[in-house]
Amino acid sequence: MDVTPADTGAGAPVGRRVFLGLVGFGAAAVALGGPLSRGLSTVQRTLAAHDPSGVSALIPGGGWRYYTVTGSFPSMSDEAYRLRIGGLVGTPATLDLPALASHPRTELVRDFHCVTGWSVPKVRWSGVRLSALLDAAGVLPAATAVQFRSFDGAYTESLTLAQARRPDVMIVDTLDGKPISRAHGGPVRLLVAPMYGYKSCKWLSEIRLVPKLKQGYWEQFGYAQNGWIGHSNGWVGDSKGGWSDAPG
Ligand SMILES: Nc1nc2c(c(=O)[nH]1)N[C@H]1C(S)=C(S)[C@@H](COP(=O)(O)O)O[C@H]1N2
Ligand SMILES: [Mo]
Repeated sequence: MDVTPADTGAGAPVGRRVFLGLVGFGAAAVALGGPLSRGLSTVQRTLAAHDPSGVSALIPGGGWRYYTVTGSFPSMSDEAYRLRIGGLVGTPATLDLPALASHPRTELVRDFHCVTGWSVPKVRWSGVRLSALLDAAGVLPAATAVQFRSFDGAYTESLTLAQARRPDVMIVDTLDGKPISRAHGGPVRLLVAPMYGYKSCKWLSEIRLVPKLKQGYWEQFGYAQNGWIGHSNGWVGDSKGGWSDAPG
């Protein structure tokens, strides 16, 4: 994309070229998946983060980008869906959707932020608190962290046990009053509401209690283990030198 710095000046008109570029940015992000933005110029990231044109509202999906790191969106019927809880627990379990729904339900409304700069305001999620599932499984004393696995076969995430027990960390099956769509990681995904979107593993298939924290998918490429929104730019950096703009 060819965008000059002048295009980003405060109050500068945003031309058609920039509009098309932004739409292109969204498409590229979907194709690449994840919080990748190292290939983008600072100007592109600034545009995406501050959206001076308001065009993100015009991108289909109400501001959402649909991400996958595998090149395709996996599919699983509600009937076939299972969530395993294992590793260092007293009572390993395999939950189908009705078993999951039998836990006390809770709702949470939060802005969703991807570390690349796009956000979706006031997303309404519902599901069960991860802490409720951990209590039911009986976490053994040797566990210090939780690993999450996706049935896409590639994505993983992790949290410390203390992070995992927060009330704003949930296993969700409902988004804005509807079952979570396939593109959004349905039937069930993780929601780590206080952290950037990459922590919220889509197509969740397994919760494993582990003795030691394991890096998740994007963490292997330099993203922060602690992706707190507003306190971290989500980027730890690597030897090649990553970006350090704070998008939020
Ligand atoms: N399995 C899986 N989970 C994932 C991702 C992914 O590519 N695969 N992308 C992450 C990133 S970077 C973000 S911002 C959110 C995006 O959620 P959405 O695709 O529902 O918009 O999902 C996160 N969870
Ligand atoms: Mo992201």
